[in-house]
Amino acid sequence: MFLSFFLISSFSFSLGQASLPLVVNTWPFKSAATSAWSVLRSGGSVLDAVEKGCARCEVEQCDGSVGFGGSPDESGETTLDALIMNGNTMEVGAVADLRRIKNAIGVARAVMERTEHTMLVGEAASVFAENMGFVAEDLTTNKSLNIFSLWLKGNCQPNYRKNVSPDASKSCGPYRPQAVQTQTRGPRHVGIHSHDTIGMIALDQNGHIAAGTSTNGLNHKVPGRVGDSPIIGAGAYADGSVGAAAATGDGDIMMRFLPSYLAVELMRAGADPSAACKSAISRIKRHYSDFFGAVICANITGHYGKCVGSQIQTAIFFFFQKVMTQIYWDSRGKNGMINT
Ligand code: SD4
Repeated sequence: MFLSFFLISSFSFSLGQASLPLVVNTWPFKSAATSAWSVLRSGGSVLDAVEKGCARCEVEQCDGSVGFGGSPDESGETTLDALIMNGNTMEVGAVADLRRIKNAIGVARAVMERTEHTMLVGEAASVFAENMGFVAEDLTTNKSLNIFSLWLKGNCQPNYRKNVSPDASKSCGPYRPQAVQTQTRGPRHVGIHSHDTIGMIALDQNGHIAAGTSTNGLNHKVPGRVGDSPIIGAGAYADGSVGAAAATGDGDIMMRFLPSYLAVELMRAGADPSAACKSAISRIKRHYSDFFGAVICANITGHYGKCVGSQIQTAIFFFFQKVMTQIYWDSRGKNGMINT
């Protein structure tokens, strides 16, 4: 059975049904989940499932937040972050600020399997990818160019600058440091419509577990910015003796708390997946009550859970029915919708 979660609410849910194999991913990216599921059903590995599932979203540009042509940075470029982790060997490959290569999760896997390193970043990561046979292409599309030019016309609003001159809340850069720092926290611009990273967990019948993420980050990010998604323990984490977790949301805040690692550790200590997800989100909300983000969790017995922290209270009810709905494929291949 696989489950694809709709993650927009500030609720956590009771323990999911146990069933193996299992694929869980953030957001209603059905074809990503289907791709991962087909890998497992045909006897493929959990790593292949996570890679193929996330890669599907990279090709489909899921919600414009995964893959090429989305989230142009301040200079209009799309850059990608991705991570893949084998929970049974504790091997990890990650790539951040990747340029010109569409298949970020594939490059992350190449880092894991073709080097002794764990993470490569920026231009050098792109060169590595090209050397490994990945095709170099422009990640810009008409859509991302349009997002970028509208943003420029709108005086570069919103942006992620603070304590700079000219005043970033009114003007474009170039920015210089302001003599006196007046802003401790700038306004956050991350909400329901500005992020949909895919985070995926795959678990097979033999107790193998893997997790991964792929994203193009945040619209109008400062060039060079890396989010939570490629950071081990933040974007995703897997441990074959416990389970796995993956996150989506305001990565600049979330990565300060390693929510995926925390959730796995809480499951190790006996928490069920829903409770583990909820505690990982609560830890963040204690410091940043208005942050937007979510964590999915699964343990090695096939139980799963999720929790979403949201500042957009009105949206909770608007999306409530969707949140409660899961798409399922049972062992006979029958699919449909169930309400939890
Ligand atoms: C990030 N967590 O880069 C990601 C944002 C996201 O689709 O969810 N993007 O902060």
